[in-house]
Amino acid sequence: MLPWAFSTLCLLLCLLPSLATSADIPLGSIITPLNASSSWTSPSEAFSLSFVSSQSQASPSLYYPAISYSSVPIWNPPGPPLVDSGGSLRLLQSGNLVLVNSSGNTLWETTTSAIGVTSASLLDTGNLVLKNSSSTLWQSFQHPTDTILQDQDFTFGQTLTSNSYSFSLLQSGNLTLKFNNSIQYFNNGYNATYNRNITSPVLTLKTNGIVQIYDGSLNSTVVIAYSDNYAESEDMFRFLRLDNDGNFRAYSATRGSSVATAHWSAVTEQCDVFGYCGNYGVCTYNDSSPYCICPSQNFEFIDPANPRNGCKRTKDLNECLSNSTMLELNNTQFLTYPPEVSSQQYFVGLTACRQNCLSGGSCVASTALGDGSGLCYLKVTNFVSAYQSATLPSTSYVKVCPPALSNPPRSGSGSNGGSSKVRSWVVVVVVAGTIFCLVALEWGLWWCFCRNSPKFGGSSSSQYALLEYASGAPVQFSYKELHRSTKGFKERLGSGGFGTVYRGLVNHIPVAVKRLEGIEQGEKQFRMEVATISSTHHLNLVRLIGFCSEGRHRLLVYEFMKNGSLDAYLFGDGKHLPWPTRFNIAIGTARGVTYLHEECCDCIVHCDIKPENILLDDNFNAKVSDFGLARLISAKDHRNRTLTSVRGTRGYLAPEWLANLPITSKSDVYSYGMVLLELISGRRNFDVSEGTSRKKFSVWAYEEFERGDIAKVLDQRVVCVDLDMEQIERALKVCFWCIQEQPSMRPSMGKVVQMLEGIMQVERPPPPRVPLETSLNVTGGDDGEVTRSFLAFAAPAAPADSAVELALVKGDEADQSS
Ligand SMILES: *[C@@H]1O[C@H](CO)[C@@H](O)[C@H](O)[C@H]1NC(C)=O
Ligand SMILES: *[C@@H]1O[C@H](CO)[C@@H](O)[C@H](O)[C@H]1NC(C)=O
Ligand SMILES: *[C@@H]1O[C@H](CO)[C@@H](O)[C@H](O)[C@H]1NC(C)=O
Ligand SMILES: *[C@@H]1O[C@H](CO)[C@@H](O)[C@H](O)[C@H]1NC(C)=O
Ligand SMILES: *[C@@H]1O[C@H](CO)[C@@H](O)[C@H](O)[C@H]1NC(C)=O
Ligand SMILES: *[C@@H]1O[C@H](CO)[C@@H](O)[C@H](O)[C@H]1NC(C)=O
Ligand SMILES: *[C@@H]1O[C@H](CO)[C@@H](O)[C@H](O)[C@H]1NC(C)=O
Ligand SMILES: *[C@@H]1O[C@H](CO)[C@@H](O)[C@H](O)[C@H]1NC(C)=O
Ligand SMILES: *[C@@H]1O[C@H](CO)[C@@H](O)[C@H](O)[C@H]1NC(C)=O
Ligand SMILES: *[C@@H]1O[C@H](CO)[C@@H](O)[C@H](O)[C@H]1NC(C)=O
Ligand SMILES: *[C@@H]1O[C@H](CO)[C@@H](O)[C@H](O)[C@H]1NC(C)=O
Ligand SMILES: CC(=O)N[C@H]1CO[C@H](CO)[C@@H](O)[C@@H]1O
Repeated sequence: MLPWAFSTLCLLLCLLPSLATSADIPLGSIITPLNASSSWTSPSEAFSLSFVSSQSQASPSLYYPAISYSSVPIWNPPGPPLVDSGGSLRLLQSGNLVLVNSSGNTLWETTTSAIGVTSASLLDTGNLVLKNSSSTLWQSFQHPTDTILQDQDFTFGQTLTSNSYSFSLLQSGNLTLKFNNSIQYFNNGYNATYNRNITSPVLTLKTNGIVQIYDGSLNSTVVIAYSDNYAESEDMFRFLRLDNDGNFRAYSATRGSSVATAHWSAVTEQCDVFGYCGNYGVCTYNDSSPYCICPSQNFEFIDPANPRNGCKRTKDLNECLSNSTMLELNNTQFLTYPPEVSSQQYFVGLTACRQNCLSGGSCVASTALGDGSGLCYLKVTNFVSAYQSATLPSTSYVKVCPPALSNPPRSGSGSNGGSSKVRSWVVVVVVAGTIFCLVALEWGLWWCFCRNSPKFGGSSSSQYALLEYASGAPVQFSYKELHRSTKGFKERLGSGGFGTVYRGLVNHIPVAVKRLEGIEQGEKQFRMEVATISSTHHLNLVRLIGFCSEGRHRLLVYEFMKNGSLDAYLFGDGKHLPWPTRFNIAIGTARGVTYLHEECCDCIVHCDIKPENILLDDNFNAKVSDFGLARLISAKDHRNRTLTSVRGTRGYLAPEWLANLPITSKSDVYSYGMVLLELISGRRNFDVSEGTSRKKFSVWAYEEFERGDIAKVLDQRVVCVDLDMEQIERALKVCFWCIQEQPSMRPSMGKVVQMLEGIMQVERPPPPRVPLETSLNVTGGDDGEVTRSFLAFAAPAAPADSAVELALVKGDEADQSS
């Protein structure tokens, strides 16, 4: 008896400290930087408050107190105030929570003495509260730093800060971002909010990843953004953060993981963030990651180790030996945001824009927009921030001491200007020489052999179109011909990720002419891709008839499909398809993709399988279109990475896109699986509704399938008496195999065909989703064919979401595309 009681007592005593840390924090508690055992944790131990080391190199042994979610800091006192190892955070007997440094000075306090605080507590939501026995008297959620946690209310009047940036809500419900508390580089109202007067909007990130605004005067919440992985898994921790690069993003981390990835950013163009590259810094893109340069060699980095700190003139303006001059910067814009806009804006042309700044004593730089507005901005502030991109029409000028030097070489911020200049001259000469030789040679050959052959007579090619079409080789059309055959691109059939499609008539045969957009490739590579595409002949692939490559124009001419694309039948109000037709389309699509992956000479990964890209011929046979195009689009087309294009393909992208892993043919299998699910259900796989318990349709469908409730997943419109339920179940199983998160778990396209046909047994599929960390350890490409560099090519075809962008930023090696 006694030993038993003794051991129980001992056990209790041992447990006591841990009980003490996870329950209320009593008055008098102290935590210090170097005492590893002193931290305050939430009951589930997900959150803890302790000292963390400041990351600055200048002062490595300084600390500040912070609340962290498995080592991701989510809150700290504003500043944060730094203390050395002698500092401490104390919950005083008075109820005040104070941070004192080693000389006993108070650096920060909650000012809660004498209001009756009896204890503190770190809750499982991540909120630190000071309370009396009945109510909360102070909470960290009301004093946010740079982070808003899931389900935390961020109200009108609160502010997030990070570096020189701040984020707040306007009373109208607009989200705003400011630099130095003054320059407002982002101000966006979301749908129903900004044209209404609302009283006190509240911004919240729901646990399902949807960012929304609520206000008492609104009847319902207003959705601001969907994280691209919204409604995917319950087991995720999400937060919004104002990052130190001035962007506001939604993050998620798998529970227990210390890695958070961004799934939405407010500012789609990082270079639009004012001051991202510091004073006089120029923000530009290297494939898809933003980086900072100086305007020219008249400038140098303030801190070469950190280009984001900005640039300074190598020679100060008032030390110029002669009068200063204006350095010209093509395709460059000095960012101009409110409140700066109104005061220094003029309607003048280029020359006057330059001259006015040169003669204006206080003007340091000017920008002529060149977008047709005729506007010129003069910069009289002491801080200017620039954005440079080949697609910007603006020309800018900045005042420097003469002589105005040229831009530094793009590749290096280094100083070996002379030798690299020589090198680039050599390259130019060699390239020009080679091109000249090739042109001469080609011309010579043409002169010798083809001069008399009608096949090459430029203007009459359409006469031969059908001849060549029959022989299988793609026909080259002139732009003029296609312009004429489409009646000036009048009748639009649709538009996709790669361009707009028009109806045309070549020799009385209807064709679909696709005008490609965002192609930055050379003629030669384009022709090579066209040759690859046209070498694929399959009943279930749309046939390429010809192409046009003239100057900037790149067009593809396809056979015309009378019945349009699949999406109209699945999600539109029009005619719906009976089950046997749908099954036929599923098999046809699978066969077409199998051919791309396995049977034609070059393995082609489609990268954009979705109902919009599955066309239907007169007999409702599936014809896959848009294959082989992903590689044509260069990653440089940033401006078009908008949220709307996220909506376009969201849902069909395999998880490895977002995780910076190799894109293989298995990524197509994933997209195919989603299309198959939509064929069965007639619903978009990413729909969220009350009917699906606010889960993504694909997630919900698996749960119903597991419960044996297949009829619930099935499109109600196809229900009829002699429905082949066995076939439907088989198709559904195949679909869940295809959308497995781990690429190696997905079957190959060839197997998919066999399973659908019933030649191969289909096992019961496991849940498609497994926790990310364990699931995404892919080693190299399953199929070896396609490597990371492919991602760089294909990225713009993917949604313009931040996760892809982030992935590209991480993979520096991913830029061999050019
Ligand atoms: C470290 O913290 C624990 C718990 O707060 C406390 O019991 C202990 O005395 C501290 N040790 C030192 C050296 O301050
Ligand atoms: C403590 O803070 C005070 C006031 O900010 C400051 O003057 C003092 O130098 C600090 N002491 C140490 C050791 O940092
Ligand atoms: C706790 O604080 C609230 C607000 O100050 C006060 O109304 C309430 O009476 C306090 N409760 C106790 C038990 O002191
Ligand atoms: C920030 O604003 C203050 C005044 O509001 C101004 O004095 C300071 O120069 C500004 N700093 C920058 C970098 O613009
Ligand atoms: C809110 O944002 C919209 C653009 O989305 C803008 O037109 C409107 O002026 C903004 N409202 C305020 C009060 O700034
Ligand atoms: C925006 O508002 C319009 C009409 O008010 C509505 O039809 C549309 O669905 C809304 N869009 C979003 C994304 O909420
Ligand atoms: C919002 O309120 C202001 C003043 O309170 C008023 O002038 C304005 O017309 C209101 N706007 C709307 C859309 O109701
Ligand atoms: C809210 O709903 C009521 C009644 O349904 C309607 O009269 C009112 O206009 C709605 N308010 C807004 C802001 O939509
Ligand atoms: C410098 O500017 C002044 C006045 O703007 C002008 O009188 C003078 O000739 C200029 N000097 C040179 C060397 O251009
Ligand atoms: C800017 O473009 C113009 C016209 O294309 C050209 O003449 C000029 O040399 C360019 N300037 C620089 C600095 O590249
Ligand atoms: C995945 O990779 C991480 C780190 O690279 C490793 O710690 C983990 O054990 C791996 N998981 C599996 C299932 O291989
Ligand atoms: C900068 C840029 O390339 N913008 C293009 C984005 O896409 C639209 C059409 O989809 C074009 O009209 C823009 O020129």
